[in-house]
Amino acid sequence: MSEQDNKLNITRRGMLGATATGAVLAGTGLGSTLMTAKQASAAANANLEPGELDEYYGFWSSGQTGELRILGFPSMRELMRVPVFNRCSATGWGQTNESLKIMTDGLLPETKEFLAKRGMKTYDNGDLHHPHMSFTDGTYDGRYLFMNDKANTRVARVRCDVMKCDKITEIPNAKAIHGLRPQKFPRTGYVFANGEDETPLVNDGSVLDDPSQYVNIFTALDGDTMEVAWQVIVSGNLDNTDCDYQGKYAYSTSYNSEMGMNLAEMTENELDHVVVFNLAEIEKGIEAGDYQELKGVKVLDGRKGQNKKYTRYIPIPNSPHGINTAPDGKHVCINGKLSPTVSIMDVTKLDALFESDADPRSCIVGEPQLGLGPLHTAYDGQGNAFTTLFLDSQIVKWNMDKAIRAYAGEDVDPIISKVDVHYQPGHNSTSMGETKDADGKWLISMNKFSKDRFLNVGPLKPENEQLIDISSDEMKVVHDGPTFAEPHDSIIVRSDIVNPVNVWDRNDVTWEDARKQAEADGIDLEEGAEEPIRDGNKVRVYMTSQAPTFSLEKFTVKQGDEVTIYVTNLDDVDDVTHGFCLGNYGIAFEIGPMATASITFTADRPGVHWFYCQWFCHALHMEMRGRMLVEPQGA
Ligand code: K7E
Ligand code: CUA
Repeated sequence: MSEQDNKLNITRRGMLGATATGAVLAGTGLGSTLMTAKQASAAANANLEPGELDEYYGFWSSGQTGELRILGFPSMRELMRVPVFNRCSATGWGQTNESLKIMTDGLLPETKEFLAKRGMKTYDNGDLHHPHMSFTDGTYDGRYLFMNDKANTRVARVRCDVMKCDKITEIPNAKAIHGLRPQKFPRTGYVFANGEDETPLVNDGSVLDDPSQYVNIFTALDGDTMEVAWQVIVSGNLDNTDCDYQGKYAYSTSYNSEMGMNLAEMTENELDHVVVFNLAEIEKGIEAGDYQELKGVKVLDGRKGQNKKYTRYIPIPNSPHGINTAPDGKHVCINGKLSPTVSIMDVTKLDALFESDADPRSCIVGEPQLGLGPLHTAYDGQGNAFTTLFLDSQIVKWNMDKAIRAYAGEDVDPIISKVDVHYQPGHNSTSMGETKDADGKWLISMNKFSKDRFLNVGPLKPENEQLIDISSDEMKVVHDGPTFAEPHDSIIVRSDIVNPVNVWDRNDVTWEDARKQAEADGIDLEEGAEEPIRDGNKVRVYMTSQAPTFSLEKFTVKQGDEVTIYVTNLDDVDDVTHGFCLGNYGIAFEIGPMATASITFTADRPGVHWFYCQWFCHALHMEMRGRMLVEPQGA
């Protein structure tokens, strides 16, 4: 669609939508008092006509479900689920050789050993809070999405060209990766990841119940290789993290500066802190050899009181949680959680902290009282900020410049308006809001509780994600979106930035191992083989799929054989995905157009076993099946 078509389309949609909404509201006699015309047209745009495409992609985490979700935004239609730390019955994620390689390659040797004893190859669960896209020059570049696993201390990457996870790295030395952000400038670059839980640095049992010897770890990964670049030991539990638009600093909120082990101890202090990481000094420290090597990673000491140039600790009230850099490239909001305040940090004042040992609080230029339980802040790119108030169940819109002037003594109220949300918001996100291209159109409030907002589905309720029109000072909730457990965070990305392919490239690295094995066997993956290749008790079956048939209608193996089945989908056609499901063997996976996927298992059940295509692909999809004949042992 050309830009002009796009504009025409939006205008037409807006006008039609506004008329329709107006008509409905006119019937209630409330039309003019409930909505301004502008709001009505924005609301109408959120409800797309059938076949219309969204203006934005939404990338959603899923908390303890462990997957990434893709939404169309602002329609809030769920478009796709991308398995990452979880298992997936539909795609075979966690089952295919290709996905298992991604899920296991980046595990620490000790973890592989620990899991093997439990008969596992990788963890079954994850807790994915924070999905963020790679940046170039301060804005999204459409290359990758990065995300954390708090449950099992991992960081994963999803390729935006195919929307599949391609790397998972377990972070050594740290525990419970929570806050995560990619470097904004000049590019990603680093991916910063917070270790939330404190443990002994060498956690081998030699130190147990002696919290004075526990530490926390901040990690920088290389976003291109997904290898750990360096780590810094810090004081206090790291919560969320962000970085500047200059490429000089990263910073993390830290609660529990007390290093307490229970709730009373953890919340004793009125002030906790933000830890600022000086990237250039850390790189210099590594060059100078000022580190210890632990589990193959260079670990620097940035603890409080070390007086080194790597870190500075800025006192912040009280157990701060979210930390968000504003699109102005200068200000950073630190959300007080237990304090009703948000602290505004000026990144241009950070140099002085490191150069002249200035008072750490000298970089705080505003601290407005906004309401109870501020957790996260988003931006409209016009100098305004939107903060979730967990305890008040509200979003507050406020002006940063006014807050800074009030802090300097001027009599101005920074609060512009508040809107009730339902209920208890955690994160919020604005369209393009964590980039320098924040556009101020939409805000999503990600509410932890839905209570009475939807039909009752039993004691476990969905969450409620509310779409809010922020195009005027008065915020307007225009849509309720129920979601399953438990998205924390989301990003909203202009659709022109994201350009996935429709069909896989046959040279994709994903099935490199399959390609090598086929070559060794003298087989073309794109041709398949008429008979299984036998190599002792290892049997390799090569087949292709083309709607509505597999190239093999049957193959024979022996009971006890280790069988690998390779399926290459030759349908070079948009949206023709096949599946391979082997009945009563617990085997099923997806093969996208022009992709290869494979699985290895022991054929320990003799007899006739049907396999079938499990993705509806053709009028004769039901007929797309075949038999695996397993000769009994000794036959
Ligand atoms: Cu506030 Cu894990 Cu981002 Cu949840 S964190 S809300
Ligand atoms: Cu192939 Cu259904």
